Amino acid sequence: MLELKGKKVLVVGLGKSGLAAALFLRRRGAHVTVSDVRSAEALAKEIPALIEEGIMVETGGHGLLTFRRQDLIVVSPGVPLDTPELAQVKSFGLPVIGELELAARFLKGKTLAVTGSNGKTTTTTLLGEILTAGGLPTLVGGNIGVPVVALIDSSTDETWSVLEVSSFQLETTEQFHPNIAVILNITPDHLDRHGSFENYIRAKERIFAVQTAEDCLVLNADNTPCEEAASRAAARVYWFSIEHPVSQGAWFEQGSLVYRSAVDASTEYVMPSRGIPLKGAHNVENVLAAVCAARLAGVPVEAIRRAIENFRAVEHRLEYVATRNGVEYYNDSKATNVDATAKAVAAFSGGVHLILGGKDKGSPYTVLADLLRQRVTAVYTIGVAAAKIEKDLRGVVSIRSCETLDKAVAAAASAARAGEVVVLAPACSSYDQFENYEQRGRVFKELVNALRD
Ligand code: UMA
Repeated sequence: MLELKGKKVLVVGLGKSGLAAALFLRRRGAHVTVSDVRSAEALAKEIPALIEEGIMVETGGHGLLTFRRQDLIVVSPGVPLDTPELAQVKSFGLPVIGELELAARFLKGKTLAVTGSNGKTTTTTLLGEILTAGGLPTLVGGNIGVPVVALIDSSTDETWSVLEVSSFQLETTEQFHPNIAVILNITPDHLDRHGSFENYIRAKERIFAVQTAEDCLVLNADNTPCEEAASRAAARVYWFSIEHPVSQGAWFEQGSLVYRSAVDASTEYVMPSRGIPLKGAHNVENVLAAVCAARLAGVPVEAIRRAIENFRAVEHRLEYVATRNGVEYYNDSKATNVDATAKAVAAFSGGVHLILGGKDKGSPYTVLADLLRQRVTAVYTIGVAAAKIEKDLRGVVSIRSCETLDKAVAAAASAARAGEVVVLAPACSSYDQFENYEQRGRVFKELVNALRD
């Protein structure tokens, strides 16, 4: 276990992860400093609790001297590793780990980790509910919004920690070792941070880097980067597919979800796909991945079925909001990349009024063209990515420049006819106009709920 007592530790970034990590490190006897680029005024809420605990705080930028004076640096997931101060101390050999790696060194019990470009939160939440239904003591955290460090005190040798892990968190892992790892899919995302799709894939694959033949890796048989990852894994590989049977794992066949534990084992019937209370083929994939991981964790089929049937869409993930004048409104604010938007659109047979835009993340929107032609009536653009979206999709579909979400909702509401749908699935992050995707989703819901019927 990592010795922290008396060690000088710097925490970079004072968001949710940094705050939880700093307090944890201090309680374990480390001399802790926190550094954040935000001003002292912007951090006025967080600072007093830290000072009270004897934690030093650097605000308004990162000082190279502060970084050089440490024994260990714990970096928040949102802080890029090529931040000059970090890059420099790393080149001196100073250990730099992320909050996930720090937590992994102390977390007791077993770990089930879920990554993927899309579907992580839904699958992680569902797995938390399935394991609980199966009678396993379960903790849920990670990228889902609860720092993993915050789970340590509740973990015991018997608990299962179900963790949503992002490429940002995986980039700084060394010993993180899930008993069961799941990669739902890998499609281009966060290219602005990782520099290339190749680097992004390498970060995702760190989820199984330390696994051994005692561990399990669940992969999407319908996704090429996942198929390619299998050859690099030491763990036992299980598959899920909505397209065809797999040698071992879960698949969709003639309207049913089925599971097979090993190549020569018989097939178990799990449930009909119409029992899944979520929209879209992508959610059948998420459920299949959860079925497979839960069976591997030892949960009986009956408990899995019950938890799936009782599950409700997670907020901001193709969440039904309301019906106004016969038009249904869906909030998929978490669709922050092009692939997620494609999945949201594909969940509807047609008549979609689609709100797109926000902060661009470096992927082209042209890949949406065919799907938009088939199912989308009009696109309403918002945010700084609008110009690029309009250029990429010119001539494909009718496009209205709306700049802001309120104007987009008003324009879509007046254009949509009964039986059609309005979907916020923006393919971009929210940081140009909102605090985060949650706030964007909440604003959308308020705007929709304020529409007259
Ligand atoms: N900061 C610096 N220096 C920098 C950059 C940022 O000091 O160079 C500071 C910011 O001023 C801010 C802090 O770092 O004060 C923010 O840190 P953070 O971005 O790591 O945010 P947290 O609040 O710690 O939230 C993080 C995850 N955020 C990101 O990965 C961007 C949350 O995932 C996660 O829920 C939380 O830890 C708990 O684990 C959010 C996310 O958007 C939902 N994730 C991405 C995604 O899902 O696509 C990966």
